[in-house]
Amino acid sequence: MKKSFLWICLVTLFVACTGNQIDKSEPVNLIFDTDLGPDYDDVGAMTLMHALADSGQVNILATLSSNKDERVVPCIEVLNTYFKRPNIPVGAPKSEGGVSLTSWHKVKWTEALPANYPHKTAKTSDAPDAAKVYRQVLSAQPDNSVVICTVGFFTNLKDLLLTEGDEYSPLSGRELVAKKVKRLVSMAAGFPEGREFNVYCDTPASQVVFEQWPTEIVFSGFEIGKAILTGKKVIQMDVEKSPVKEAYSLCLAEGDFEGRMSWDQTAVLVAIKGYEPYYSIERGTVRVVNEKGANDWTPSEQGKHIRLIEKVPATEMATIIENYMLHQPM
Ligand SMILES: [Ca+2]
Repeated sequence: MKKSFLWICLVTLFVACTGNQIDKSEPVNLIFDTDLGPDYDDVGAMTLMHALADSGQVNILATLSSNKDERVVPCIEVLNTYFKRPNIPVGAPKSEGGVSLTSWHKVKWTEALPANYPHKTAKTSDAPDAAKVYRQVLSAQPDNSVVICTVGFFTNLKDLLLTEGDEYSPLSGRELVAKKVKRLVSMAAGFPEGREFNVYCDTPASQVVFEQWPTEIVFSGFEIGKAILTGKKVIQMDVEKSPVKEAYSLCLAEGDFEGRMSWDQTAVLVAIKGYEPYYSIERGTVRVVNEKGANDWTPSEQGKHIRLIEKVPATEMATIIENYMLHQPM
């Protein structure tokens, strides 16, 4: 009798522990914000995100463009549709300023993808205002539950912060973010100092977000993704028709023979799985120091910003990331 009581206690304890584990592995509610086009690591980042969605680790709430180039939203939809999620909300910037930047590759892969794969929106400017999409999506989510991952410019996040109450929420943008967002994870800036593309393409927006964003921001700096080369296995995948393989094949052939740097994938990985398995961190404050978008870094225990520091060697990170990039639609 005593033995069976002990057994029941052990089983109860096991179920309780398992229950906790299930709670811990609840999917992350994610909004993804990208400049997809000037570079193609965004394609790898979106593939990684969909792979983790297929294994139940992330719930993709919206995929937004921070870039006004007309091909970006069609390309985002090509990837969402390819991975069987054609109805994820999209949006693009409508404010003054911001930038429109297309691929710097000779082969215009951002034209090839919409030409060859299904999508709904013909051009980026047809998509709704990203700041409005943020407000609609955020207001419908539980408090302190949303992770935002940005791998492009800070245009939309600046626009969101500056919004006022509307049909979705009486709160200002800043108040809405403070209430609903758990953290922002961003591929941006250089550490301990730098002048990085995602910051300087819209310097005024970066400045507003770095100074006014009310939650923690985790930065995957330029130096983190620079050392991680991926894509060689992607172009060898034995698949008939894949926009991921097509983008990487077109671009790697132009000179990235050892693979492409994987800046954006690191931010998505950390946004969904946390930094602990992969990176050490340092707390502090990132500051835009001039109008050309240079940044510095001041370490401090009280800082709202966190920077990633390499822990797992870059070659191992490349293997981890590229395995996700080989994921096929389910
Ligand atoms: Ca990017």
